[in-house]
Parts: sequence; structure tokens; C-alpha cells
Amino acid sequence: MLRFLTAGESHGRALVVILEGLPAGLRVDPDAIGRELRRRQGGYGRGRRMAIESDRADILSGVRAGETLGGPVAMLIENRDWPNWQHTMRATPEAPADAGGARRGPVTRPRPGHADLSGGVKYEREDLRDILERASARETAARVAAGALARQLLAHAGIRITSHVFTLGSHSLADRAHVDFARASALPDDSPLRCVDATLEQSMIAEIDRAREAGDTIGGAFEVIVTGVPVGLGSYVQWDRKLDGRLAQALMSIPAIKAVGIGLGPEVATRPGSRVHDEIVVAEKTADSVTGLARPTNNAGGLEGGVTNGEDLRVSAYMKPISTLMKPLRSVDLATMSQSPAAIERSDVCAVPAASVVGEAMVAVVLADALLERFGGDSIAALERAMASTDAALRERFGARTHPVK
Ligand code: EPS
Repeated sequence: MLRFLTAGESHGRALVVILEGLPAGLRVDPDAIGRELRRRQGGYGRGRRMAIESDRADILSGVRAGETLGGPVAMLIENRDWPNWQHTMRATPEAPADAGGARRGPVTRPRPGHADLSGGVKYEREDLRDILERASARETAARVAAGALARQLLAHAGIRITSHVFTLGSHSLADRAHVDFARASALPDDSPLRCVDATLEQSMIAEIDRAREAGDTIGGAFEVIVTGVPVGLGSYVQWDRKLDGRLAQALMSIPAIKAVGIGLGPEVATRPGSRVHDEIVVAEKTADSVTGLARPTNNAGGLEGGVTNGEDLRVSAYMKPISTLMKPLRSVDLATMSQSPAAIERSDVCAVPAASVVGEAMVAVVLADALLERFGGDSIAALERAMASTDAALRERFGARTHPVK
């Protein structure tokens, strides 16, 4: 239904994204795309590259006079660093006479943890730059641009997305279940680490500083929270239609994400069923609930059987430390097959807050896809009609039962 493809290298001319499947008639706010791109660039622990870039998405197609047409939306994000890389990253066999930037030698010492080695073997490239340029997390800027449009569609359906960082290195929030949508979404865009606990955040910052001094890097974990999710997105009837599986795939595809959790996540393995499953009660204020039912807890993270149950969606993702270490690990120079420290590329010490913004974008695309799957709609008007009639049918069905069976 809704899908996107990206193109571009980290130090090439630009990133490109094509998003297909948006209904016609969606009002597009270019400033909101810019805001998401800026959020992705932020966070304490980023490297010098983010000071060079000031990401902006140019809409090339699929939008006319501020509204989508139903066709693919193509966007271009220029790399401002490009003039410094023209010689190294040129598309032509020979460098143009005026190509800017240093004359860089080949990268031959793969970084443990990066795609350098496996990619170099797989694609039979001698210069590992041919691998790292595309494997770089720079590509996630294009995902955020696509996600920003998906968010604008979701906003039409009353669905809003935020995120917060709950673990950074050895520091973790004591109970992330207490962080609700309102608290996470109150974090300012320029929050240093997107952590809701300011004291804990200071300790996290100090840990990043220590890692930087030691030439090391730090990972962490974030949670994406979505509110206003209608009941019934996704399905249990086939493995590839389960929404939890689709969200996990989307989040795991973000560079450096090594685990994904839904609701309680890995903690479900250690608790008895009575402390995992969310009881079902009659809602006090039926107007807030289309089914007239409520859940006192949300350990399931809004998903049961791979289908949304109307509670807030809560999905967490765990990021490994970035694989470029300024104090490099042991590696082998593939040109000479001699033991040698891994290559050093300019990089970040910590990019967990940026990853959480990318996580929001990936969740937005998956949810927008699932929304269109359930309600259809070649146009925004058709989508709104389908949603309104489903909502009315549910309220009629459950609202009629004023005397619940005891
Ligand atoms: C990134 C751009 C990259 C890195 C980082 C993410 O820019 P550069 O390589 O020029 O410093 O800062 O990429 C990685 C950590 C990686 O391993 O590739 C970005 O735009 O987010």
C-alpha cells in the first residue's frame, strides 16, 4: 500500500526518497518535514558532520499546490558536505578538472561491527568506501522525510507519534511504563538526549563525555509511543500481516538496532501471566472508547495477536554503540593481510536520540500502511468516510449494550 525506496551515499551529491501510496488530497506541510529532519540531526554526542549539514527536503513530484496527487512523491535532500567529496565520490570515471575535496586513498581496514568487511566480500570491492558510503546511517535522513509525510497522513486519522530515550549505556529509567504519550511528547525538539528525567540525563551526558575521552562509543534504547491508534490495524490471519512483526522489521532495519520489544518487551519472559496480560474492564467514560471497554494496564503495548487494540502503541528498540571507534579495535589491512587497527572515519560517539527520531519515522510508515490497508482510500475524503463509518458501527454495536453481562 505505502512503500518507499531511498538512494544516495553519505558523501554523494544527495539523498533521494520515493514514497508511493499516499492518498490524493493530503495537505502537505513542508515545514513539518524540515522539523523532523532537524530533530534527527540533534542530540548530544553527534559528530562534526551534523554541524555541516542543515537537512532540507525538496519535493520533486507527487504534490501540486500543496496537496498530494496520489502518485509517487519524490524528495531530494542535498548533502552540504558534497563539495568536500566531489573528487572522491564523483560518478564519472575521471575526475572533472574542478572537482573539489581531498584526494582520499582507499579504505582497506574494516571496522568491526560495520558493514565494511561483509559488504566488501559480498560486492567484491577493494575500496571499502564503496560499502560504507551506502551502509552509513546518513541514509536515515531520507527515511525521516518519508516518515514525515506518513505522519501527516496519520494526523488526519488523529494518530500522533513521539519517542523517548530510556537507556543510554549503563543508565536506565527505573520504569519506562510510567512515561506516557503526554510526557514524552513534551520533550523539546532540542532536548539533549530525549530523556524525560533531567537528572538521569546529566549522568547519561557524563557517560557520553567519558566515552568520547576514551575514544569509545555508547549505545542505548528508545521507545516510540503512538496515541489515537484505531482498533484493528494489522491482522493475526497470516504471518506477514501481523503488525508487531511488521514494526519489528521496520525498526530492526535502522542501522545499529539489535533488538525490538513490544510493550513490556523482553520482560514478558520473566513475569507470570497474571502480571503480563492487561485485564478488560468496562470504561468509565464511554465517549473515550469506541468499544466502551478499557484496559487498566498496557503491558501489551497496544498490540494483541498482531492487531492494534486501541491502547497506545509502545515499541522499543535497542541500539548497539556506533562501530567507528577513535581508539580503533584490531582489524586486518585487506591490502596486505597484516594485523592493523580498524580505519577511523569521522563519526558520532552516540546517536541514540537521532535513532529514536528515525524510529518514529519507521513506525509512522508502517502504521500509515496498516491504516490504508484497513480503511482503504485513494483519496483523503474516501479514507475519512471509511474511518467514520467504522467508528459509528463500533459505537452502535457496543454502545447498545448499556447493561454489560456480569
Ligand atoms: C550520519 C552521517 C555520517 C555519520 C553518521 C551518521 O556522516 P560522516 O560519516 O560524514 O561523519 O555522522 O554515520 C555513522 C555513524 C555510520 O556509521 O555510518 C547522519 O547523517 O546521521
